[in-house]
Amino acid sequence: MRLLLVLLLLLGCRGADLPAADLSAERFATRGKIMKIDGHTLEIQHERISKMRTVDGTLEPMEPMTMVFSATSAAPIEQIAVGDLVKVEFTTHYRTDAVLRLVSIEKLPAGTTLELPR
Ligand SMILES: [Cu+2]
Repeated sequence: MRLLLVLLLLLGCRGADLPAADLSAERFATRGKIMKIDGHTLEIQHERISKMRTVDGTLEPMEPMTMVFSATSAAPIEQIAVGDLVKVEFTTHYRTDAVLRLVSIEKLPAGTTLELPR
């Protein structure tokens, strides 16, 4: 019984449990490098994003930086490791605990050159 509880807790922390219902929502794309993985959240150093919806509702570019993204069932991260180069699509959910939700994540070949600040 206790083992089952522990298993459930572990599964809960794996976090591909955010709804993927946002698949029809406005999505944005970037590429970047995985800097840190903590449960279902990832820190990704991302390239410039040409246009992204801001908290004010406007569309604006975003310069390269490191941001926190949340995995969802649409973009599981079991195969993703720190140091991987990835191409991602995400949706924005301001005023929630998971503002930037991945709707796709795809590994790029190891030698891919990204436009990131040194
Ligand atoms: Cu950013």
